[in-house]
Amino acid sequence: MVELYTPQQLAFCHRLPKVELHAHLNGSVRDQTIRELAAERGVDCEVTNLLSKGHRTLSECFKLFDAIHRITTDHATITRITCEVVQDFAADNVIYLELRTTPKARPEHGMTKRSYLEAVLAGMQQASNTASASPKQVMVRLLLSIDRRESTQASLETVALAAEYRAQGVVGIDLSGNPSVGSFDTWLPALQRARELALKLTLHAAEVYRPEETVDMLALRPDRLGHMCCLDDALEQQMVSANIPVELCLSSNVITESVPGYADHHFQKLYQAGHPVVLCTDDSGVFCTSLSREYAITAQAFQLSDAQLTQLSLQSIEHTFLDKAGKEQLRQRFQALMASS
Ligand code: 6MZ
Repeated sequence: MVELYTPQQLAFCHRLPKVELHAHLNGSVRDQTIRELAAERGVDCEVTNLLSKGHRTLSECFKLFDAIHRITTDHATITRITCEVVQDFAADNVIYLELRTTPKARPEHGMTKRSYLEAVLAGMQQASNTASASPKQVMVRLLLSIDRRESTQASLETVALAAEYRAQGVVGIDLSGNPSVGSFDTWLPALQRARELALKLTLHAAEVYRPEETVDMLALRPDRLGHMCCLDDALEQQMVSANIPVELCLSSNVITESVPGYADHHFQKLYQAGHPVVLCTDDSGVFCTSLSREYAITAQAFQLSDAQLTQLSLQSIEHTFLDKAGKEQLRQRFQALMASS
Protein backbone atom coordinates (compact mmCIF):
# COMPACT_ATOMS: atom_id res chain seq x y z
CA MET A 1 0.00 0.00 0.00
CA VAL A 2 1.26 3.52 -0.82
CA GLU A 3 1.94 5.53 2.35
CA LEU A 4 -0.31 8.55 2.72
CA TYR A 5 2.49 10.45 4.51
CA THR A 6 5.81 9.87 6.24
CA PRO A 7 6.25 9.81 10.04
CA GLN A 8 8.39 12.98 9.67
CA GLN A 9 5.59 14.79 7.83
CA LEU A 10 3.08 13.77 10.49
CA ALA A 11 5.42 14.86 13.31
CA PHE A 12 5.92 18.29 11.69
CA CYS A 13 2.19 18.71 11.07
CA HIS A 14 1.43 17.74 14.66
CA ARG A 15 3.82 20.40 16.01
CA LEU A 16 2.46 23.07 13.66
CA PRO A 17 -0.08 25.41 15.34
CA LYS A 18 -3.31 24.94 13.37
CA VAL A 19 -6.74 26.43 12.79
CA GLU A 20 -9.82 24.21 12.37
CA LEU A 21 -12.80 25.85 10.69
CA HIS A 22 -14.97 22.91 9.60
CA ALA A 23 -15.64 20.34 12.32
CA HIS A 24 -19.09 18.90 13.13
CA LEU A 25 -19.53 18.09 16.82
CA ASN A 26 -21.36 14.77 16.46
CA GLY A 27 -19.00 13.68 13.68
CA SER A 28 -15.96 14.33 15.86
CA VAL A 29 -16.88 12.15 18.85
CA ARG A 30 -14.16 9.76 20.06
CA ASP A 31 -14.59 6.18 18.92
CA GLN A 32 -14.25 4.97 22.50
CA THR A 33 -16.99 7.31 23.69
CA ILE A 34 -19.34 6.16 20.93
CA ARG A 35 -18.74 2.54 21.87
CA GLU A 36 -19.33 3.30 25.57
CA LEU A 37 -22.53 5.24 24.93
CA ALA A 38 -23.82 2.59 22.52
CA ALA A 39 -23.15 -0.17 25.07
CA GLU A 40 -24.93 1.81 27.83
CA ARG A 41 -27.98 2.12 25.59
CA GLY A 42 -27.86 -1.47 24.37
CA VAL A 43 -27.37 -0.54 20.70
CA ASP A 44 -23.69 -1.49 20.38
CA CYS A 45 -24.23 -3.93 17.49
CA GLU A 46 -25.82 -1.40 15.15
CA VAL A 47 -23.29 1.34 15.90
CA THR A 48 -20.25 -0.94 15.89
CA ASN A 49 -21.23 -2.32 12.49
CA LEU A 50 -21.53 1.16 11.04
CA LEU A 51 -18.27 2.27 12.68
CA SER A 52 -16.21 -0.66 11.50
CA LYS A 53 -16.55 0.18 7.80
CA GLY A 54 -13.44 1.92 6.45
CA HIS A 55 -15.13 3.26 3.33
CA ARG A 56 -18.62 4.63 3.44
CA THR A 57 -20.66 6.41 0.83
CA LEU A 58 -22.22 9.76 1.68
CA SER A 59 -25.62 8.15 2.30
CA GLU A 60 -24.00 5.57 4.64
CA CYS A 61 -22.37 8.48 6.46
CA PHE A 62 -25.73 10.04 7.13
CA LYS A 63 -26.99 6.71 8.52
CA LEU A 64 -24.02 6.76 10.90
CA PHE A 65 -24.83 10.35 11.98
CA ASP A 66 -28.40 9.26 12.71
CA ALA A 67 -27.07 6.36 14.78
CA ILE A 68 -24.73 8.69 16.71
CA HIS A 69 -27.60 11.12 17.29
CA ARG A 70 -29.63 8.28 18.82
CA ILE A 71 -26.97 7.83 21.52
CA THR A 72 -26.18 11.52 22.18
CA THR A 73 -29.70 12.45 23.25
CA ASP A 74 -29.28 13.89 26.74
CA HIS A 75 -27.75 17.14 27.94
CA ALA A 76 -24.99 15.51 29.99
CA THR A 77 -23.82 13.54 26.94
CA ILE A 78 -23.81 16.64 24.74
CA THR A 79 -21.70 18.43 27.36
CA ARG A 80 -19.35 15.44 27.63
CA ILE A 81 -18.77 15.06 23.88
CA THR A 82 -18.24 18.80 23.45
CA CYS A 83 -15.62 18.85 26.19
CA GLU A 84 -13.84 15.79 24.76
CA VAL A 85 -13.87 17.11 21.18
CA VAL A 86 -12.37 20.45 22.29
CA GLN A 87 -9.71 18.60 24.32
CA ASP A 88 -8.84 16.40 21.32
CA PHE A 89 -8.34 19.39 19.02
CA ALA A 90 -6.22 21.11 21.69
CA ALA A 91 -4.07 17.98 22.04
CA ASP A 92 -3.54 18.10 18.25
CA ASN A 93 -2.10 21.64 18.58
CA VAL A 94 -5.16 23.34 17.16
CA ILE A 95 -5.01 26.88 18.55
CA TYR A 96 -8.36 28.05 17.16
CA LEU A 97 -11.42 25.87 16.65
CA GLU A 98 -14.67 26.92 15.02
CA LEU A 99 -16.85 24.02 16.06
CA ARG A 100 -20.25 23.59 14.44
CA THR A 101 -23.34 21.73 15.57
CA THR A 102 -27.06 21.51 14.82
CA PRO A 103 -29.21 22.58 17.80
CA LYS A 104 -31.80 19.82 18.22
CA ALA A 105 -35.28 19.95 19.71
CA ARG A 106 -36.04 16.54 21.21
CA PRO A 107 -39.22 16.92 23.27
CA GLU A 108 -39.12 13.21 24.18
CA HIS A 109 -35.80 13.89 25.98
CA GLY A 110 -36.84 17.25 27.44
CA MET A 111 -34.47 19.01 25.05
CA THR A 112 -35.05 22.22 23.13
CA LYS A 113 -32.71 23.88 20.65
CA ARG A 114 -31.84 26.35 23.40
CA SER A 115 -31.13 23.69 26.05
CA TYR A 116 -29.02 21.75 23.50
CA LEU A 117 -26.99 24.90 22.83
CA GLU A 118 -26.58 25.53 26.57
CA ALA A 119 -25.27 21.96 26.97
CA VAL A 120 -22.70 22.57 24.21
CA LEU A 121 -21.60 25.84 25.84
CA ALA A 122 -21.25 24.02 29.17
CA GLY A 123 -18.94 21.51 27.45
CA MET A 124 -16.83 24.34 26.02
CA GLN A 125 -16.61 25.86 29.49
CA GLN A 126 -15.64 22.52 31.05
CA ALA A 127 -12.85 22.07 28.50
CA SER A 128 -11.61 25.58 29.15
CA ASN A 129 -11.60 25.01 32.95
CA THR A 130 -9.60 21.80 32.67
CA ALA A 131 -7.14 23.38 30.19
CA SER A 132 -6.20 26.37 32.34
CA ALA A 133 -2.97 24.71 33.51
CA SER A 134 -2.05 23.26 30.11
CA PRO A 135 0.25 24.89 27.53
CA LYS A 136 -2.09 23.58 24.80
CA GLN A 137 -4.77 26.24 24.79
CA VAL A 138 -7.42 26.36 22.08
CA MET A 139 -9.70 29.34 21.49
CA VAL A 140 -13.17 28.01 20.61
CA ARG A 141 -16.01 29.67 18.73
CA LEU A 142 -19.29 28.11 17.68
CA LEU A 143 -21.28 27.94 14.44
CA LEU A 144 -24.89 26.80 14.59
CA SER A 145 -25.82 24.45 11.77
CA ILE A 146 -29.09 24.22 9.92
CA ASP A 147 -29.74 20.62 8.86
CA ARG A 148 -31.12 20.28 5.32
CA ARG A 149 -34.00 18.22 6.77
CA GLU A 150 -35.18 21.26 8.75
CA SER A 151 -38.14 23.51 7.91
CA THR A 152 -38.05 27.27 7.33
CA GLN A 153 -39.43 27.78 10.83
CA ALA A 154 -36.83 25.55 12.51
CA SER A 155 -33.98 27.20 10.62
CA LEU A 156 -35.24 30.66 11.59
CA GLU A 157 -35.22 29.52 15.23
CA THR A 158 -31.58 28.47 14.92
CA VAL A 159 -30.62 31.84 13.49
CA ALA A 160 -32.45 33.70 16.28
CA LEU A 161 -30.58 31.60 18.87
CA ALA A 162 -27.24 32.29 17.19
CA ALA A 163 -27.86 36.02 17.39
CA GLU A 164 -28.94 35.78 21.02
CA TYR A 165 -25.84 33.77 22.07
CA ARG A 166 -23.25 35.87 20.26
CA ALA A 167 -21.72 37.04 23.54
CA GLN A 168 -21.22 33.38 24.49
CA GLY A 169 -19.08 32.69 21.42
CA VAL A 170 -21.52 31.95 18.60
CA VAL A 171 -20.12 33.58 15.46
CA GLY A 172 -22.20 32.30 12.59
CA ILE A 173 -24.46 29.91 10.75
CA ASP A 174 -23.70 26.83 8.68
CA LEU A 175 -25.96 24.96 6.28
CA SER A 176 -25.20 21.23 6.21
CA GLY A 177 -26.77 17.78 6.13
CA ASN A 178 -27.38 15.23 3.40
CA PRO A 179 -26.76 17.20 0.18
CA SER A 180 -29.35 15.15 -1.71
CA VAL A 181 -32.13 16.24 0.65
CA GLY A 182 -34.25 19.40 0.57
CA SER A 183 -34.42 22.55 -1.43
CA PHE A 184 -32.42 25.75 -0.94
CA ASP A 185 -35.46 28.05 -0.91
CA THR A 186 -36.56 26.37 2.36
CA TRP A 187 -33.59 27.82 4.30
CA LEU A 188 -33.05 30.99 2.27
CA PRO A 189 -35.21 33.17 4.58
CA ALA A 190 -33.13 32.04 7.59
CA LEU A 191 -29.83 32.57 5.78
CA GLN A 192 -30.94 36.05 4.71
CA ARG A 193 -32.01 36.78 8.28
CA ALA A 194 -28.55 35.68 9.49
CA ARG A 195 -27.06 38.19 7.08
CA GLU A 196 -29.30 40.99 8.39
CA LEU A 197 -28.20 40.11 11.93
CA ALA A 198 -24.53 40.36 10.84
CA LEU A 199 -23.89 36.69 11.58
CA LYS A 200 -21.22 35.06 9.43
CA LEU A 201 -22.34 32.47 6.92
CA THR A 202 -20.79 29.27 5.62
CA LEU A 203 -22.59 26.83 3.32
CA HIS A 204 -21.90 23.22 2.41
CA ALA A 205 -21.97 23.48 -1.35
CA ALA A 206 -21.42 21.16 -4.32
CA GLU A 207 -20.66 18.10 -2.19
CA VAL A 208 -22.70 16.41 -4.91
CA TYR A 209 -23.44 17.85 -8.34
CA ARG A 210 -26.43 20.20 -7.96
CA PRO A 211 -25.52 23.11 -10.24
CA GLU A 212 -28.76 25.10 -9.89
CA GLU A 213 -28.44 25.04 -6.12
CA THR A 214 -24.76 26.00 -6.26
CA VAL A 215 -25.66 29.04 -8.40
CA ASP A 216 -28.20 30.13 -5.74
CA MET A 217 -25.66 29.59 -2.97
CA LEU A 218 -23.00 31.65 -4.72
CA ALA A 219 -25.54 34.42 -5.34
CA LEU A 220 -25.90 34.75 -1.56
CA ARG A 221 -22.15 35.52 -1.30
CA PRO A 222 -21.48 33.44 1.85
CA ASP A 223 -18.36 34.26 3.87
CA ARG A 224 -17.03 30.74 3.32
CA LEU A 225 -17.99 27.61 1.42
CA GLY A 226 -17.53 23.98 2.41
CA HIS A 227 -16.36 21.26 0.00
CA MET A 228 -17.10 22.57 -3.55
CA CYS A 229 -16.19 19.16 -5.03
CA CYS A 230 -18.62 18.87 -7.92
CA LEU A 231 -18.46 21.96 -10.10
CA ASP A 232 -18.54 22.59 -13.81
CA ASP A 233 -16.17 25.16 -15.34
CA ALA A 234 -18.68 28.01 -15.20
CA LEU A 235 -19.42 27.46 -11.49
CA GLU A 236 -15.74 27.15 -10.68
CA GLN A 237 -15.08 30.42 -12.46
CA GLN A 238 -17.86 32.11 -10.49
CA MET A 239 -16.47 30.83 -7.19
CA VAL A 240 -12.95 31.94 -8.06
CA SER A 241 -14.01 35.42 -9.16
CA ALA A 242 -16.09 35.85 -6.00
CA ASN A 243 -12.90 34.89 -4.06
CA ILE A 244 -14.84 33.03 -1.36
CA PRO A 245 -12.57 30.92 0.91
CA VAL A 246 -13.22 27.18 0.72
CA GLU A 247 -13.02 24.74 3.64
CA LEU A 248 -11.46 21.56 2.21
CA CYS A 249 -11.81 18.18 3.89
CA LEU A 250 -9.68 15.74 1.90
CA SER A 251 -10.27 12.47 3.79
CA SER A 252 -14.00 13.10 4.01
CA ASN A 253 -14.24 13.73 0.26
CA VAL A 254 -12.12 10.70 -0.66
CA ILE A 255 -13.84 8.30 1.77
CA THR A 256 -17.32 9.35 0.66
CA GLU A 257 -16.20 9.26 -2.98
CA SER A 258 -17.06 12.88 -3.70
CA VAL A 259 -13.56 12.91 -5.26
CA PRO A 260 -11.83 9.77 -6.62
CA GLY A 261 -8.52 9.98 -4.69
CA TYR A 262 -6.21 12.31 -2.77
CA ALA A 263 -4.09 13.09 -5.81
CA ASP A 264 -7.24 14.18 -7.71
CA HIS A 265 -8.45 16.50 -4.99
CA HIS A 266 -9.31 20.05 -6.10
CA PHE A 267 -7.03 21.37 -3.34
CA GLN A 268 -4.24 21.35 -5.90
CA LYS A 269 -6.04 23.42 -8.50
CA LEU A 270 -7.31 26.00 -6.02
CA TYR A 271 -4.03 26.23 -4.11
CA GLN A 272 -2.01 26.72 -7.28
CA ALA A 273 -4.45 29.38 -8.48
CA GLY A 274 -3.92 31.24 -5.18
CA HIS A 275 -7.58 30.78 -4.22
CA PRO A 276 -8.10 30.96 -0.41
CA VAL A 277 -8.43 27.44 1.02
CA VAL A 278 -8.40 26.06 4.56
CA LEU A 279 -7.65 22.41 5.43
CA CYS A 280 -10.21 20.91 7.79
CA THR A 281 -11.29 17.54 9.23
CA ASP A 282 -15.11 17.63 8.73
CA ASP A 283 -15.77 14.65 11.04
CA SER A 284 -12.58 13.47 12.73
CA GLY A 285 -14.42 10.65 14.52
CA VAL A 286 -16.37 9.30 11.55
CA PHE A 287 -13.36 9.54 9.20
CA CYS A 288 -10.74 8.48 11.79
CA THR A 289 -8.55 11.51 11.20
CA SER A 290 -7.06 14.60 12.84
CA LEU A 291 -6.13 18.01 11.49
CA SER A 292 -2.41 17.08 11.69
CA ARG A 293 -3.14 14.01 9.58
CA GLU A 294 -5.04 16.08 6.99
CA TYR A 295 -2.04 18.44 6.71
CA ALA A 296 0.34 15.48 6.36
CA ILE A 297 -1.82 13.84 3.68
CA THR A 298 -1.92 17.12 1.75
CA ALA A 299 1.84 17.59 2.13
CA GLN A 300 2.50 14.15 0.68
CA ALA A 301 -0.13 14.24 -2.07
CA PHE A 302 0.98 17.63 -3.40
CA GLN A 303 4.61 17.74 -2.27
CA LEU A 304 4.24 20.77 0.01
CA SER A 305 7.28 21.89 1.98
CA ASP A 306 7.23 22.65 5.72
CA ALA A 307 7.36 26.37 4.85
CA GLN A 308 4.31 26.03 2.57
CA LEU A 309 2.39 24.14 5.27
CA THR A 310 3.26 26.82 7.81
CA GLN A 311 2.04 29.52 5.44
CA LEU A 312 -1.17 27.60 4.73
CA SER A 313 -1.90 27.34 8.44
CA LEU A 314 -1.04 30.99 9.11
CA GLN A 315 -3.26 32.17 6.25
CA SER A 316 -6.21 30.19 7.66
CA ILE A 317 -6.39 32.78 10.44
CA GLU A 318 -7.54 35.35 7.89
CA HIS A 319 -10.57 33.17 7.07
CA THR A 320 -11.79 32.69 10.65
CA PHE A 321 -14.96 34.48 11.72
CA LEU A 322 -13.04 36.48 14.33
CA ASP A 323 -12.94 40.26 14.18
CA LYS A 324 -9.79 42.13 13.17
CA ALA A 325 -8.39 42.32 16.71
CA GLY A 326 -9.13 38.63 17.33
CA LYS A 327 -7.28 37.65 14.14
CA GLU A 328 -4.31 39.79 15.10
CA GLN A 329 -4.16 38.23 18.56
CA LEU A 330 -4.26 34.76 17.01
CA ARG A 331 -1.50 35.64 14.52
CA GLN A 332 0.69 36.78 17.39
CA ARG A 333 0.07 33.54 19.27
CA PHE A 334 0.88 31.57 16.11
CA GLN A 335 4.16 33.47 15.61
CA ALA A 336 5.11 33.11 19.28
CA LEU A 337 4.52 29.33 19.15
CA MET A 338 6.53 29.02 15.94
CA ALA A 339 9.39 31.02 17.44
CA SER A 340 9.48 28.83 20.56
CA SER A 341 9.31 25.49 18.70
C1 6MZ B 1 -22.89 17.51 5.05
C2 6MZ B 1 -22.44 16.93 7.23
C3 6MZ B 1 -21.28 16.23 6.81
O1 6MZ B 1 -24.50 18.93 13.80
O2 6MZ B 1 -25.18 16.79 14.91
N1 6MZ B 1 -22.53 16.80 8.56
N2 6MZ B 1 -23.22 17.56 6.34
N3 6MZ B 1 -21.83 16.84 4.58
C4 6MZ B 1 -21.00 16.18 5.43
N4 6MZ B 1 -19.95 15.49 4.88
C5 6MZ B 1 -19.54 14.19 5.29
N5 6MZ B 1 -20.68 15.74 7.91
C6 6MZ B 1 -21.46 16.10 8.97
O3 6MZ B 1 -23.02 16.92 13.59
C7 6MZ B 1 -23.43 15.94 12.66
C8 6MZ B 1 -24.18 16.58 11.52
O4 6MZ B 1 -23.28 17.38 10.73
C9 6MZ B 1 -23.65 17.36 9.36
C10 6MZ B 1 -24.89 16.46 9.27
O5 6MZ B 1 -26.05 17.25 9.33
C11 6MZ B 1 -24.76 15.59 10.52
O6 6MZ B 1 -26.00 15.07 10.94
P1 6MZ B 1 -24.03 17.73 14.55
O7 6MZ B 1 -23.20 18.06 15.74
